[in-house]
Amino acid sequence: MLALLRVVASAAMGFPVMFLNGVAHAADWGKPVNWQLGLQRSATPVMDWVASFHTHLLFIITAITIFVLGLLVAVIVKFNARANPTPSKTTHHTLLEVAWTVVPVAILVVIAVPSFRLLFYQQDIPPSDLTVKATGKQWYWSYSYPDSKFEFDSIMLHDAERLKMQPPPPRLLGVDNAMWVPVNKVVRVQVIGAEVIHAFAVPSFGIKIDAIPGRLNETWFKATREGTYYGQCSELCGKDHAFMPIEVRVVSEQAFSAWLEDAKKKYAGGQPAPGSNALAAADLAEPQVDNKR
Ligand SMILES: [Cu+2]
Repeated sequence: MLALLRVVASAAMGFPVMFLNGVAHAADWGKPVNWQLGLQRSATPVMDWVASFHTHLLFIITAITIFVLGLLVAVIVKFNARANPTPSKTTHHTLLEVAWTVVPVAILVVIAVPSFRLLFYQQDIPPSDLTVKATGKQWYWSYSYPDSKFEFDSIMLHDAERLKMQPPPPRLLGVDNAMWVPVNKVVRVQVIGAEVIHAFAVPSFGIKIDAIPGRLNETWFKATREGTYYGQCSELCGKDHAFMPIEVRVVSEQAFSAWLEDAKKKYAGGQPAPGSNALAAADLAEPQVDNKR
């Protein structure tokens, strides 16, 4: 009962935020928040469009649902055995049959046109300023910056490491080495799987693309706001599927150049094979004391 009340209360508070894109705390960006309704806050033009298309569809399905509910109520009230003891035997009302075929088709066209425009916008990669290759592995991501010729592994932080940090990164989302990108630049993301299919997804950027062994997939994003954005592998890829998060730091161009110089030295020659991934999973298998975080 308490849970139900909480859902109702959060819905009452959440709806104005959802529709007005209201003021949210800076910490609410780039990750899920408690009692969240709707999508994560957008940080790219693609996600802006995805969110507005989602709202557009919400209005359409709400109207359809109310209309169908109205028809059902009318049938229940007007045509029950008591109110209407001798039912009409009418069949084949031509106008009605044409209407209930044409109107849904028109609604689908109204949905399809913006849907295809958005799809083309997502798929058509604009000239990029930076390329990052994300390789899905069992069970972590590796990022390579082909223009700068370095590669590194990005492993989820387990609780002992995470709670030492200030502020602690969100549970199951923070990693040791994040992927860094400059703000307001088009980033081409190449995605591939090393051994099984994974999927690279960052909700705030509106990207989700399969990482398939032997096939290089591509997507893009242009983050328009600095901050830390989290995502997760979105393909069931094995026992630690839930423990291979994605962390993207969007920073100013100067901060990115400084990071790039450091990274070239730090990751020169590649990293040793990770050993802490199994540790992270073992850590999670234990009962969690801080799972409210
Ligand atoms: Cu995966």
